[in-house]
Amino acid sequence: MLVLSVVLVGCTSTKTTTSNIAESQELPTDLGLTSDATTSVVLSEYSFGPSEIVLQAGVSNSIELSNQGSIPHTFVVTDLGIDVSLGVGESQTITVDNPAPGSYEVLCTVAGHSELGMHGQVTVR
Ligand SMILES: [Cu+2]
Repeated sequence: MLVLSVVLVGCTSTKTTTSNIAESQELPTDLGLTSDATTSVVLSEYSFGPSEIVLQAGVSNSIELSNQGSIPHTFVVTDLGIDVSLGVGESQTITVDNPAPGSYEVLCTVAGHSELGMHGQVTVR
């Protein structure tokens, strides 16, 4: 007669997995914010369209950036912590949550572009 013995090994593994939460910059879009605003900005040689961008204070603002030029450009608003680089034909939507009211300078940081006119103003009101 065969005796089958089944050995149950207690599951004592307490290995924990750590997820990469250190540099997560993507916020859930469904936070139940009461309202938001979307603005589209086109990058080209050598301007932003529009060059005067208006955002709303106290809400989540989405900015749809699209590089429709024939060379790479950037969309940089230092005081709002925005620094986006776009290759030719690329587009990206960024979110600006609850910006403080005021005027901010936006510019393309590719050498020479700002001097050629690729700058503008972000107004938060
Ligand atoms: Cu540029």
